[in-house]
Amino acid sequence: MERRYYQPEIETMPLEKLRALQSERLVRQVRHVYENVPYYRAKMQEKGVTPDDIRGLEDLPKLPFLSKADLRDGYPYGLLAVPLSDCVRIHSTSGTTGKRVVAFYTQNDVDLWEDCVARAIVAAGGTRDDVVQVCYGYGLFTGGSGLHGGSHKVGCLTLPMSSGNTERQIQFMMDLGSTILCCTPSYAAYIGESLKERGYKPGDNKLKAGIFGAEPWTEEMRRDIEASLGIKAFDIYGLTETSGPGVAFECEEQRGMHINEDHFIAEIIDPDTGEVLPEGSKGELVFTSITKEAFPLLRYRTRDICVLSREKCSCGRTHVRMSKPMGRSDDMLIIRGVNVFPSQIETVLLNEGYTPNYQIVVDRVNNSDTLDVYVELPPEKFSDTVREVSQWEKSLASAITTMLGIKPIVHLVSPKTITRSEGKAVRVVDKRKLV
Ligand code: DLL
Repeated sequence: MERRYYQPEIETMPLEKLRALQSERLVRQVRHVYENVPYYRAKMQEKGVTPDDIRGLEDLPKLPFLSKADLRDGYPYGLLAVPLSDCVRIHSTSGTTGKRVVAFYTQNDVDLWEDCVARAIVAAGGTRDDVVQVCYGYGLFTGGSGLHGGSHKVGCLTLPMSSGNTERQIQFMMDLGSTILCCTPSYAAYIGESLKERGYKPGDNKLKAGIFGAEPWTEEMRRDIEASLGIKAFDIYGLTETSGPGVAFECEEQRGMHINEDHFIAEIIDPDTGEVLPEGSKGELVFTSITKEAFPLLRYRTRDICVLSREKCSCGRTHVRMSKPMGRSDDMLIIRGVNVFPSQIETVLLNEGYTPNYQIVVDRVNNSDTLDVYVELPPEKFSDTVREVSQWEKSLASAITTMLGIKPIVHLVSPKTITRSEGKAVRVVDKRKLV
């Protein structure tokens, strides 16, 4: 019989019991960070809060918020809450100024993270008989190892493919009969197209489900992917700072992602005022991780805008559901699954001797993101030959690739041709219709 839950007693826990569990864990977590992380202690002292003030969930709003800037301030060890010798892993995400955010994990942290991902895999219909093809990137990015660990926990045969090399992905998918595909939705769409180009029909593969996330995707895209691969496509959400994928996942209802509330307390706030908004309001998602040992976050501002719903779900899970993220309250773009801040591109341009007159154009063509960077030639370079210009374009593209990890197309244009703005410069034109 198909197993519907990985940890049924937790996933279907009555709300009252869940709240009590969250309260108890929150109290313990606040004490843990206060005692072990001077940075937190100082932040709490600044707000006049001590661990004694936090007696349960209702006291959460008393705590200060934490942002990506705090994590960058504390780079690399400033927010570590256990001795480094207790840590077994790091993962990392890119930051605005080239300074990365580094997240640390104890063995227990890895274990609980993998449980969260295992819940997502089982919710997508996964059992020990499945063959899970993981084509999220492996490495500092959390996607590969996260899905990999979850797949092991469920007992699936795990194909650690990492991203790219579509030819090989297809060969293994066909030869080993992959049944669950894990990657970014844009890569799933690309694999679907590539299969079609090779003459395969949706029924020719053994896939039954896909677990896709790490970037925004629409319901239309879901339908396209489901049709091209002949699968049911499930959304999965997470961020490096809170562990990685599996903070929230979709069940068979496909109506929002259940947040693993035994590990994360979710709040929705007004991004401008910080005020906590009532259930059902659209606002910025804030997480408090209540079980993390090495790198706990209290009231971490994700910058993702979404809505929470406690409406009863037919799958039987009681954990709150978050909508697909509907945008961000900062300027971060997610291009081909990679987090990109416009300021990173600006830094490269300035380092390479260009002016900050540029425009970034992002689009989605055939379900794949494109990144074009238009940059003005400095006047002294203007009179040079086409061949030289094309060489500069290539060299600038390669410097940007080094910074971001994804390749742009650079267009050097004549001086003074990029529209000057009288107010805020429009640096980014995002033509993708993601919400
Ligand atoms: O993207 C972790 C992940 C890996 C999630 C694999 C799902 C699958 P980061 O690179 O730190 O971590 O990026 C986190 O990506 O704040 C969201 O803005 C965005 N994001 C993640 N999942 C989704 C999703 C991973 N399902 C940032 N839909 C988050 C929309 C998503 N946006």
